[in-house]
Amino acid sequence: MRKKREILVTSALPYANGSLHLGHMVEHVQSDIWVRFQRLLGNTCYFVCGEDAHGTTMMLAAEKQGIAPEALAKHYQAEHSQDLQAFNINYDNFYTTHSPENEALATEIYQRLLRRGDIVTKTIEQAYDPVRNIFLPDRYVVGNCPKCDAAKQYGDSCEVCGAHYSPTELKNPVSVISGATPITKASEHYFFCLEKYKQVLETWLSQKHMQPEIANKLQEWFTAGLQQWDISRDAPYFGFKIPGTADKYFYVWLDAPIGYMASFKNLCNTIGQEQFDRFWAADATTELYHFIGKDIVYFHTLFWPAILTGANFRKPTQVCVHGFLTVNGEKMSKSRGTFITARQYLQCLQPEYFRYYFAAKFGDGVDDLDLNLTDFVQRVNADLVGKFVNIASRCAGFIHKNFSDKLSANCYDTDLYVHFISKRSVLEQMFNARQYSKAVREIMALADEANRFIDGHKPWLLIKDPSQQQLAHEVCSLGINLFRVLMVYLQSILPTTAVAVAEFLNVADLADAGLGWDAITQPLLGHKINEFKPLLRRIEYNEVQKMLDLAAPETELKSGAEVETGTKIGVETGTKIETETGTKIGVETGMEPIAATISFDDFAKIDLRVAKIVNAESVPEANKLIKLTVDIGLETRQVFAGIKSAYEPEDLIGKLTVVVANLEPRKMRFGVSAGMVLASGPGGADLWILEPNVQTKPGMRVK
Ligand code: 2FM
Ligand code: ZN
Repeated sequence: MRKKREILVTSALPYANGSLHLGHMVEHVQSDIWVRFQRLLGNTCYFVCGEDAHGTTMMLAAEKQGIAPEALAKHYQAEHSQDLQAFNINYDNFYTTHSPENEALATEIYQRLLRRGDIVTKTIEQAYDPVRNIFLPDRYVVGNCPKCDAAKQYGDSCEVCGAHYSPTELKNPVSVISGATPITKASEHYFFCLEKYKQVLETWLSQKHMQPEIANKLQEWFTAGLQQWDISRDAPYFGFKIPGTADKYFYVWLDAPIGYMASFKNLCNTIGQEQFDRFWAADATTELYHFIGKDIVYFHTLFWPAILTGANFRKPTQVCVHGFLTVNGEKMSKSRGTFITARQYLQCLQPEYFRYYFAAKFGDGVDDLDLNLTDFVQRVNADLVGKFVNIASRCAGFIHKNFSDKLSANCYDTDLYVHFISKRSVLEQMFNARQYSKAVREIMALADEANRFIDGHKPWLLIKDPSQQQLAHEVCSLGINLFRVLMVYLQSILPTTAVAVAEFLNVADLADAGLGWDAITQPLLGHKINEFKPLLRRIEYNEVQKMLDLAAPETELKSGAEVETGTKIGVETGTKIETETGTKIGVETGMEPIAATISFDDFAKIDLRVAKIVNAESVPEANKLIKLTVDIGLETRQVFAGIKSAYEPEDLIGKLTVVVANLEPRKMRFGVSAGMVLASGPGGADLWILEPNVQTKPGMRVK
């Protein structure tokens, strides 16, 4: 028997001033899969989150909308909660930092620190907006960099030369709020003496409570020296007043992680208040896991454990850090139309796809995670529909039509079944260690084996031969049983599918023996199942395109006559070419008479491939030619293109384009050209290479 664990899991509390986007969902999905897996193993696992409601940004955002910050926080608590539920993120409580529990806990923690002598006050000078009468956080002052003079730089660092400085050093500073020139004003601030916890933190650091790369980063911070941490902000501020002061508030980052405790405390109204100490007392034997992004490591691995220690609470068991989400290899960006909200996704696509795609990518490291939209469609369709669901759909029909929905009474190939269930322990290790991508690879390899087993026995032929009916029954029944094992393995990733499969397999619910981690050691024999209904359908490219259209910036949508969703067309007659991903690109045909027709077969011989220009050099001896090195997925080639009049070679590097990949190589004066780049236009500067949508990737066939 496995020892039962008791674990409290949290995800970072989203700010209550904006909608959740796919970057948030990556984290919630990662933690949700882990939690569901723990529950599947029979462990007790509580899962809490909530709104991060306080701070200057919150206050100003509310003001801009003409509502109270409390109302803004409530609005987003409701919206976020709905979105998370829609993605099947199974929080036991989604609470808020603006709650009585959080105020009581923050106050208590502060007083305990104060009693230990861990709080000191200092007078500091800060930028102040004399029009709005408010101290300005670093990001609310812009001006010229004191080092390199670059304009429009924030008050903390320069994006051009990388210099770090204080807002008072900026040249020509302006308040982002009012446009006024900030003045410098002194006020008293409260500081937490982090440096007193150096020893505690160093010991904690050595105990592997985080990934090694994060521990290394922490080591650097230790070496640089721990600084006292400013935990107060002056009024006006949206937050909790510091006890014993008239106009000082806790800095949002002080009470934010305390929000984890508050959310759990609130949950204890349901699960019993005695649970609070079991999970938070200094000597708690339960486990505490925080899932966070790499940008907030500092808060969770230095301040947070130090404060917990000072206030006599337990420290985290594990801080699980993940990287950022990129879309098609780049940072999500509003102007590029890749800043996709959870709602925009939900309007177009099922959450199961997203959950699977990222499960197939998640490792235990902190590398960024890319949502490559072409890969997304292909991967989900190939794995989930083509491999996994396919096993059930190709067996279920026979069981229904020929065997009254009843599985055979014996297992046709026990070795194969045992081989499938023997993977439980390795998968358990992988899921526990958050190596979901490894787990998914194992599971998909098994799906391949199941499909090969079915292919090898060809039940569709057996069924036609009366003497082989029994064999057909056993083969299909084993197929269904293998599918059941795979569903259990994928259950924490695909919870909605698991519910539908429980119905199909006629097993009462997920908690019952039918789809349990240990229950699968026994196949379902002589068991009546229900009629199979399609579980997951293929993603169409136009659904992804629809999502991108929703995410596209307003202005682009308005002027976006060339961007049309929906249809998947090869080459339209007239003036437009559409790539497989649905982006129309205008092609001026010019006024020359149309050439003699070619047959469709001739046209179909043209192999058009998306290509990435990895290098471009002008050919000095030629008037028109640029020498391109293009990556077409399987190989890299040299192609000469007559586009010098319209492009600077360096502007081409990194662009995606389309090449005729099966054009006979031609020896030119300057070298061999192996392909042709598609471009059009009247000529001169008005010449454009075909640039497919960024969601394509090198090597993709353009039809
Ligand atoms: O970075 C953020 O989005 C913060 N709102 C995360 C807070 S996590 C916790 F400490 F509350
Ligand atoms: Zn600079």
